[in-house]
Amino acid sequence: MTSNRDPGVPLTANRPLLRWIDKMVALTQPAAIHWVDGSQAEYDTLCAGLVAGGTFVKLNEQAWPGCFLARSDPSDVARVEDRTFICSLSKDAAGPTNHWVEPFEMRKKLKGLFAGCMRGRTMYVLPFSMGPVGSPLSQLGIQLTDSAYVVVNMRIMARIGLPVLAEIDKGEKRVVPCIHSVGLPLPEGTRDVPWPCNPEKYIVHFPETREIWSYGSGYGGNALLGKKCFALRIASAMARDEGWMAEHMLILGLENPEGQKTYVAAAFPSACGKTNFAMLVPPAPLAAAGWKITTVGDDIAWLRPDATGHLRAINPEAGFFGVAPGTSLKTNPNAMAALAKNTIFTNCALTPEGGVWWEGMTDTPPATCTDWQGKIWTPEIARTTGAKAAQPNARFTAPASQCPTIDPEWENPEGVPIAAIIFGGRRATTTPLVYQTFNWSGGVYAGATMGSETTAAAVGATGQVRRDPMAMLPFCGYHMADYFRHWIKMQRGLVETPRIFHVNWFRKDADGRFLWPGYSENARVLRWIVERCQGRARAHETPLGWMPSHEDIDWTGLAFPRETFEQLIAVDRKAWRAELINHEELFLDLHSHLPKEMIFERELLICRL
Ligand code: TSX
Ligand code: MN
Repeated sequence: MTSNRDPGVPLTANRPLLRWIDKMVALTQPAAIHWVDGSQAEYDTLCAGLVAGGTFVKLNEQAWPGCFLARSDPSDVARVEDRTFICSLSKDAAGPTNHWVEPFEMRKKLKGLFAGCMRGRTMYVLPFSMGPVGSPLSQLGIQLTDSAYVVVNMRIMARIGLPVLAEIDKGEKRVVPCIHSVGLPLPEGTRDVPWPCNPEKYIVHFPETREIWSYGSGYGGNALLGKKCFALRIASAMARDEGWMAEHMLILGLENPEGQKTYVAAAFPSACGKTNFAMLVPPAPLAAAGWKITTVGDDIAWLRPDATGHLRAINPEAGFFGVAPGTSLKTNPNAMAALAKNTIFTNCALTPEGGVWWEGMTDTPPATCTDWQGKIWTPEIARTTGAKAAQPNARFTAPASQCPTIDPEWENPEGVPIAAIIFGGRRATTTPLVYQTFNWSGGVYAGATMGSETTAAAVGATGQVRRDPMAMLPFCGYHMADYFRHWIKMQRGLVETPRIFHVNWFRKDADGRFLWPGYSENARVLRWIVERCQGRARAHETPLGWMPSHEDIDWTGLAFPRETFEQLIAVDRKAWRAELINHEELFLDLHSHLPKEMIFERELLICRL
């Protein structure tokens, strides 16, 4: 692991692996090959190179130790869902919610795009493990990439380098080949740009052969292939075949004053504060009584039944790739601590002191800063033009180990036991603060039909409900209805299923004011959820499921009016009739593969209403 090794010398003698790399080198024609060992020295050298090339700005070492800022090309700032493809053999296997291209045709297209695409660049050979190295729940991949930015981000987000190669060389697990190029070759004599990319983008998955091909983007989920492409899209197909689950879920632990810890997994659509919930700080009166919350993961959970028939979960990631705007000491002090050092910022604003800033980080903005496009920004300019200092999808890439509430078991190779699964949405009306579904299939129905109202931040009309089943709509590697079927099927292998809940922190009164304070106070709802699983908390039956009454919630230190709570948990039968029509709309699109349990659950709900 010395810094003066020749990075071009292969770090393995693994024949099939070397053959695949040879093939990809012949196709993409890089000027050099760099085998990534994953060492700190290598990371430091790569970061220094990114600074020299203008991709990175080193932040003030006193204020932001070990931190860098990258500014992307303005055209490459988010995942590109309309350029994301699931290339299964049949279109029907991908389902109506995925973009599909016939695999042979797509391979032809990709071969053309990748031919010579790495000319003048270095190809990094990046072995990675999603999940702790050697865990029975982990999976292995190799990403070939021509982006050093991707390599250093992947070092934070996944386990990479020599220990992973050793694991690969054991030959016990299939390795997912991932090839990535920014799609901008560097002919001799041309100078590189700080953020190379290509306007033509392809994020392609072959679920049957378990391959990922990504072209044209250097950003986030398009380029850090271990995350959405592998840990969700490819893994969801592996999980279906092998009897486990790859889910877009956070994992947290709630410890009671007696020291008993209970873990839950939760799925929310975007803009619901998933990372905030994963790192929740209990309100002072509950903390004083001995309640603690710990973080296992904020984005992805892999769940599998153990030998005793209980569901256990790992977080396959090693870092947080979080949205920066809105993150502050008030909304998420644990995230702020996690990103205080050794963090890579992308598309945040740069302050004159060499720090980063974004909208919502502080109440008072800096007097001046450099915005995410390198232009001067002041609060005055923002007032007159509406210009944002940070791009709304600006990110931090921070090591999970730096989160003050990181759970002691977060790297347990056996995972943590999951007692409850929570689904959520952002709904101003109709959906109550919390309910427990009657059983597993009722829970699958609640997850399948969950959705969020569009906010001004997203495209399309504000206030429309957009269905996002299990928050997996952009991330399921096969037919969404087959995915529901797999969920239903999972019950059979379990001696005890996790209890399934639905929450909504965003219900409003007739005047448009939030009825629930949210944030820390959500810990009171979480306590009720966990104590329901333990058979300790009371509930009453409603058409939707089991719900708490005012006296069933711990209100220590919070005078929360009974009438407001009743508004929060009210089931408006008229609104639910409209809701059910909307569920039917979703099911019509999926009907040819829909498991009958979904139809029956809807019928039962209609009867109860
Ligand atoms: O993250 C949020 N959570 C989960 C926290 C653990 N947000 C931010 C959402 C955008 C990412 C919330 N916003 C939450 C919430 O629970 N609730 C709300 C809505 C809300 C906003 C402001 C107030 C109350 C509720 N302000 C006052 O009550 C003063
Ligand atoms: Mn996510």
